Amino acid sequence: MNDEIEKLKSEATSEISQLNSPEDFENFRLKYLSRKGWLAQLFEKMRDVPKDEKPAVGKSLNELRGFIESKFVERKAMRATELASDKGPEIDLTIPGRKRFFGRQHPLTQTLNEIKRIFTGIGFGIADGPEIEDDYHNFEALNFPPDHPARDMQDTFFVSDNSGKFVLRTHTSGVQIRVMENNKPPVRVIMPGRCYRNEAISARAYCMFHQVEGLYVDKNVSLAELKGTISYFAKELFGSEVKTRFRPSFFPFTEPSAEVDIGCIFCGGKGCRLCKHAGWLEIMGCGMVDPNVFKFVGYDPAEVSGFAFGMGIERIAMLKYGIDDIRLFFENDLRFLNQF
Ligand code: 2NL
Repeated sequence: MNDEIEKLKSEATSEISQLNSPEDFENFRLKYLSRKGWLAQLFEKMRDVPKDEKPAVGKSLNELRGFIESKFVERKAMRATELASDKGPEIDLTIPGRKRFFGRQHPLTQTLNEIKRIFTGIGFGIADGPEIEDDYHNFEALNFPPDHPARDMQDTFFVSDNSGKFVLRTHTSGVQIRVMENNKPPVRVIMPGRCYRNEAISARAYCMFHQVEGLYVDKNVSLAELKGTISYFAKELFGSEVKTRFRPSFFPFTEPSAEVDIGCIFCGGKGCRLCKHAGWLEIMGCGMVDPNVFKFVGYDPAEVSGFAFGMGIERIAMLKYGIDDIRLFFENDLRFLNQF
């Protein structure tokens, strides 16, 4: 009898470790633990055990039953955990969903896109070119005299290849020179891009900024067309009620030249802190292309005329959004960027 108990114990133990499916567990239960199972049959045999051995055998049988039942339950629990971890963590539908964060375009990109939209809408194309520019395209072809202060180390970043020939472009005008070199008039194009100036960094100036320049060359292009185009642009960008004013100025590459002001969008022209009580805000520079520039690119100044303009995108964006420090554009502080 004791041998049979040991045999049953070892068989049952090894079978229990193989139990996986619900069918396995049920078959095991029927085979060992049910009323007609192996255990019950052993208890049956108690009848043939001599009277004096009954207590000891009975005790062994009860222990066997306890042992098998507890191993069986243990394996069942273990299998449940195995299954749970197979299918990953359970989904708790009561937890609030994760908030989705939407990216957005940088305020400078938004401003540039707006500028592009306005000019492409009236027939301008878009061109770009290198940020490392040669002296010829950045200065000489734009009628800068050899001793012009912009050519100084103090104002311009020179590329240190010892030739003194290459600079980080100080404006996008070199692109316009290339467009004219490679295309016959008429030319109607805007040039957006990064520019660099060796300036002391402050709330108003940074060593890098973005510019959009525009160029329109054809037969008989007039100053009236320049004024009309720029006034239209200002109305599109700042609202149809905005006033424009052209103030005489000077650039080496245009003659005549002008600064463009708009009536202060913050105080409506009455005078405030933001327009420094002038009632006007400067938005760009412009002028009629200097005949010397045409000669450099092989255009005949007797045949064609043109206007050009240039604006800093940072400056436009600062006015449009009321930003008072240019450095905010380049710090990538999300508290700033998330506002646009
Ligand atoms: C400013 C003023 C300006 C131009 C840029 C230009 C380009 C060529 C010929 C003639 Cl190829 N002019 N560009 C003209 C007038 C003003 O920029 O204040 N920019 C931030």
